[in-house]
Amino acid sequence: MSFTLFADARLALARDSLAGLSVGDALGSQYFVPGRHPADLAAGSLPPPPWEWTDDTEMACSVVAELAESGRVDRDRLALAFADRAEPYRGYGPGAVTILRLIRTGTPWPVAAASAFDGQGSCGNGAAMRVAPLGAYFADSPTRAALEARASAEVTHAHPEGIAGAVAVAVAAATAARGRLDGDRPAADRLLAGVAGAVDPASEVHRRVRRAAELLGHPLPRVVAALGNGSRVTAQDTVGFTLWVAATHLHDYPAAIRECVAAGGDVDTTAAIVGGIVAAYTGVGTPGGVPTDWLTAREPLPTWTP
Ligand code: AR6
Ligand code: MG
Repeated sequence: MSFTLFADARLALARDSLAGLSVGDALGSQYFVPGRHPADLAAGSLPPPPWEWTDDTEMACSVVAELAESGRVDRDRLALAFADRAEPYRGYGPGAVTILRLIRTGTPWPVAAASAFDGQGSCGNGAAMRVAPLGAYFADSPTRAALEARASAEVTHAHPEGIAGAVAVAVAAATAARGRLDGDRPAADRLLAGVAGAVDPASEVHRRVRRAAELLGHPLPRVVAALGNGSRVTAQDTVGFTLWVAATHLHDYPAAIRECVAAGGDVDTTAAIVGGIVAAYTGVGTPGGVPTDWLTAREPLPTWTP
């Protein structure tokens, strides 16, 4: 069934996803602080606030600001927004630091992005980590979500795997938000099949999304061994795993985040991706949604966030 989504309804979906993304990022990054143990979270104990967010959230806020402003991704404007707003101490990847510095000092984004990693372009997980709210914004069209996700990725990630990772996460978030609007939770296998159908079939990201579907119902260590946990910081090593977690725990935000923390690896980014997708389905302060005390513990978002 086709339907019309008004701009403020789109933005509300994107903002709920951003809440889930930023809380996942901020809580996940707590487990890189010495003395914090994943087992504490599993036992129900939260780290003391404030939980500071990282580059994942800063860039996601720019994506949402761009959508609020124009309802689509203008690559030139998004590239400048990423570059101008980047606070250096937020934990940006080394490739991103260089690309954003080039853009800030006048290099056109296509040149800056293409020059990364000896001309291969970045296949880091950075395009995937910031894109879930964009998917939620396009809850009415996974095709449009995929298109705009590609545009949002290209300004920093010229490598096909980096782009495929962003497309996969955006389509998952669009499907999750659509399920929320329909009042009908998408089944895990259907969700993953829809994502696989939208992603470049030649990519490793595609292969791992397919593998994630085969691993539904399997224990976490087995899943991490097959799909990764982001420890390589690439899209290939991150996205299939995060989609397995999100598809498995789509109705239960805290359980989804606990799973990311238990898996180890690039925890702020896996929890940001998973949190952004799951919150697009659950919302905030709802049963199974982003807990309000977790939201309060997170450092406030930048003042310019819509
Ligand atoms: N070949 C080999 N390794 C690569 C390549 C490549 N072509 N491209 C990326 N990598 P980067 P991001 C690896 O730096 O994607 C923050 O901590 C390489 O190890 O372009 O924005 C966030 O929280 C590189 O350092 O930045 C996320 O965890 C890494 O991928 C993450 O960084 C990241 O790529 C986001 O990173
Ligand atoms: Mg980060």
